[in-house]
Amino acid sequence: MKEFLCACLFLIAMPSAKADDGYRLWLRYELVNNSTLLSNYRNAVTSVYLPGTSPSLLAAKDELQMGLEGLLGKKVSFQNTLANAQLVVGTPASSSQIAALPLSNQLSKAGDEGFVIVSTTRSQKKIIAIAANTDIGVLYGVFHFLRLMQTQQNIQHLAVTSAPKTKYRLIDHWDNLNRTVERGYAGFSIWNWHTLPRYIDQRYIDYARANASIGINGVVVTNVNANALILTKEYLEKVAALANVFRPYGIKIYLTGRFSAPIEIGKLKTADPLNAEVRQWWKNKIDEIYTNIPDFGGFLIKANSEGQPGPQDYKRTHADGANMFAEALAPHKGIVMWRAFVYSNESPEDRLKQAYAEFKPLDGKFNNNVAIQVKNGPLDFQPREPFSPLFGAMPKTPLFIEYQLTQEYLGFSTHLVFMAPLFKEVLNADTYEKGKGSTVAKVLDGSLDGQALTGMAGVANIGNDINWTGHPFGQANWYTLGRLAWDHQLSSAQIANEWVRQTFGNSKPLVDTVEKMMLSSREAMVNYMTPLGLHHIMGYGHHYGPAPWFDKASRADWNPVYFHKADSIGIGFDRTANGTNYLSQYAPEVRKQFEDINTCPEEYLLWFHHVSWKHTMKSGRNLWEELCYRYYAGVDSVRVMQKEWNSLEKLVDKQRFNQVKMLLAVQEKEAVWWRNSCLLYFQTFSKMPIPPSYEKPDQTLEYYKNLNFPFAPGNGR
Ligand code: GCW
Repeated sequence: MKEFLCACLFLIAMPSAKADDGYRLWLRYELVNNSTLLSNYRNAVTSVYLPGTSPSLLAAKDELQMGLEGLLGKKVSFQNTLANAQLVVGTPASSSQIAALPLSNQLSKAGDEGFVIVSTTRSQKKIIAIAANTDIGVLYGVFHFLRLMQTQQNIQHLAVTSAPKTKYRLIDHWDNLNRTVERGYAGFSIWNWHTLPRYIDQRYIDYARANASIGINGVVVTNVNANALILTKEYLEKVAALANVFRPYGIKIYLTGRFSAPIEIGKLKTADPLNAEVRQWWKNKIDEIYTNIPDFGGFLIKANSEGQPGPQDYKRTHADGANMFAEALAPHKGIVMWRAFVYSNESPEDRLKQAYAEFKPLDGKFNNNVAIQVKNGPLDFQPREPFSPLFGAMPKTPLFIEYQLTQEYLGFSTHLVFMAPLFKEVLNADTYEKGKGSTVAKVLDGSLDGQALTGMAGVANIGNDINWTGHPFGQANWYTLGRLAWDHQLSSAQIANEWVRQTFGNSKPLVDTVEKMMLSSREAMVNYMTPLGLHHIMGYGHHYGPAPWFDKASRADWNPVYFHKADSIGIGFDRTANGTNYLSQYAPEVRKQFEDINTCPEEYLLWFHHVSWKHTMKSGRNLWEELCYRYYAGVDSVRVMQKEWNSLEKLVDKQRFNQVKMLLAVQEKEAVWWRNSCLLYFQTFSKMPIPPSYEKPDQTLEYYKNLNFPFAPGNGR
């Protein structure tokens, strides 16, 4: 018996020994493994008063029950009255007893979606109250409370008031109706259009829980390279079934609108946005959507970009196109997210200048339920880009930011790269729109220009792989998007810390080490892929691996050689007044800094300048030597991550330990591949040696050029 007990205790003390397939994401609710904390928690929250029967409150109740029972290893009892409860959860409207608590001050700051979590007393008894003005605020509060416990925080003196800083917090799926996912590296689409609407996969519910736990309140379920079929009756029934699953979790459904749908499924002759029949067709279609989905969120639209149809096909503007949708959506309170990712097939103009050139003149011309959705950088989700010059240039128009969680240019789902530092770098960038301190974050949260329509979106990295994101650390990027959309002031370290504790565990060496790995991972990637402002030098089409030599694409600005412009003198793209003058699109203060080769931060050097191989860098090395240094440093950082991860073998469950270990080995191999092939190729221009102290590339440039990847995923449309 004694041995049996010992064995049980051992098992409880060693949760890491259990295999973990990653399906539960950061909502694992493992038994608290610190005995003092465990008993504090047990004393504080085992009896709960959570009145109300709305779907959101029931979801909150289910989550709380599951969460607490997991964390505490003990049943919680739900009480019918506040008198017997230690944990009180709800809205003033859901219970007069909650209304009587002295929370109105805090609640007045919580808004429609926020919450308060406070330690207070009632009839001389200590209680914790999770309260909000709305049921969905309660659900968010419950998730936050569970997060506090999962991350092993002290819950004795709670005084949290939290409200989201952006209103629309979105995940954009690039999921095709045939279940392939454009640029998806985690399996097929989680939407099973065949079995919907009657079969509701548990996965949809878990997906909604995960999103709600980080404050995501909108999901675009289909690819921006859109298929009009999603707007047909058959599909709308299926979409409605998903909307029903998501509704209790505060999540609205959005669709992508194919601009030519009136022709393709409406049998009209045109899709001209100023044509009365076309406008009526969309109005009817949108009304039909709302009869199926009364809280439909609206449309995300990619138009006149990369071959997609749009208003310019009829010599109309983006505003004409967007406003047509906006008008039909407005009576239902829907919105249009119109993407600024446009560049023309015909124009020889620096591709980076085109979005600004098209959209800036339209500032103030969009209806008030239109937001322009702008990618974080001017090009296309590269490992590092300066912020898009549209931020700070359209004060009369709501701008949403679009990040890419799926790692199209960041090593697919085999590289560990934590994106919070990338996201934060853009948020903290100063547009100087209204003088110093006009950060992108302030554009986005509406405070700079008084915008009410505010939002942040991330292109999903989610698929039907058991752990959702392929790489176990891909989950962290999904997590980050939600957390930053809620509060862009959270630091990368804070987000990493929270995520690790919930996803892997709370032991100090584990948390410290993984946090360190995560925080260094993005810079490591920039170094081994595109250091010093290099960009767009990846493989053609599939975008897998390096191909700086590639020059066979049908259009110039799909070729890596167009972007790095290496020659015998130097390397880099001159976007100053001597070059394409892209820099003129920024505020004078920003332009000035980037324009001068001496003040341009080195991480953006080759983005803005064509620089001599012999140019002396801040380190004292010349440009070629610095390039070598960075590429080698990138690979070294991956090797450091490998060592750090290996030190955690006893602290991480076997399954995920091995997964990450194998993936880091792939990453190391691919980092070497990037380093060697880029340096060997650029060396054909610099004609300078790779310093002899570095390990020699073990393959020739020819070898790298001849590699083929018929199996590279994510490219199918
Ligand atoms: O980066 C490019 C991708 C395309 C994508 C496009 C976009 C959905 O390679 O696959 O299409 O961006 O953002 O529209």
